[in-house]
Amino acid sequence: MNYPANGFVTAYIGLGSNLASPAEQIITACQRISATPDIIQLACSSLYHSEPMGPQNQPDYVNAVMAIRTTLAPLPLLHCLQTIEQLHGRTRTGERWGARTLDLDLLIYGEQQIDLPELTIPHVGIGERAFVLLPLYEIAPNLIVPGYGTLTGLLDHCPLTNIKRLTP
Ligand code: A4P
Ligand code: MG
Repeated sequence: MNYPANGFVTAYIGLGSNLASPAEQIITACQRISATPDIIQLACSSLYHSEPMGPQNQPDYVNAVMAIRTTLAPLPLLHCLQTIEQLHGRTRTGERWGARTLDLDLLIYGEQQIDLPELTIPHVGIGERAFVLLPLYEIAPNLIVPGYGTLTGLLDHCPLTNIKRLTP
């Protein structure tokens, strides 16, 4: 794994929530991420509403994507995001893809591809999730997803039904 020596790396974070006022959870989480030392916010997408992927007996989701510049290495950045999830009362029930107050996924970290037990970059499933690809496209339309190709190419093959942009 390469670490940013002196420079900043551009990374993308996926935010999702379907419990306890999801839109507010996402907005507050964006503010918390931006206020984190060693992180500079570049952009934050609109909020998007979508039906749950996975178990259907849970509320609909609100999602967004943030672009940041950071001097944090990938694992410390993941741990920062997990700390913020805890501040939002995230509890892990053990159910895969179950309801959550806040989920922060590290989607992309520079041009790196990482495969560790604790961290896979780009995030697994990035290519099949409209609730990730559409907000990403809004803030970084020319993005190349390492190992996957162009964002527009991924969007061409992803069903975009059941997702709605909420805010400009
Ligand atoms: N982990 C590995 N790589 C990463 C990464 N790039 N970013 C590990 C973040 N975490 C990563 O995550 C489980 C473990 O993944 C962590 O311990 C971390 O070390 P988790 O947040 O505890 O559990 P999870 O989120 O339930 O699991 P998973 O598989 O990450 O689920 P996803 O992929 O996040 O999907 N439907 C809609 N419409 N919108 C959603 O946002 N989200 C999910 C969860 C399901 N359905 C959804 C949505
Ligand atoms: Mg997750």
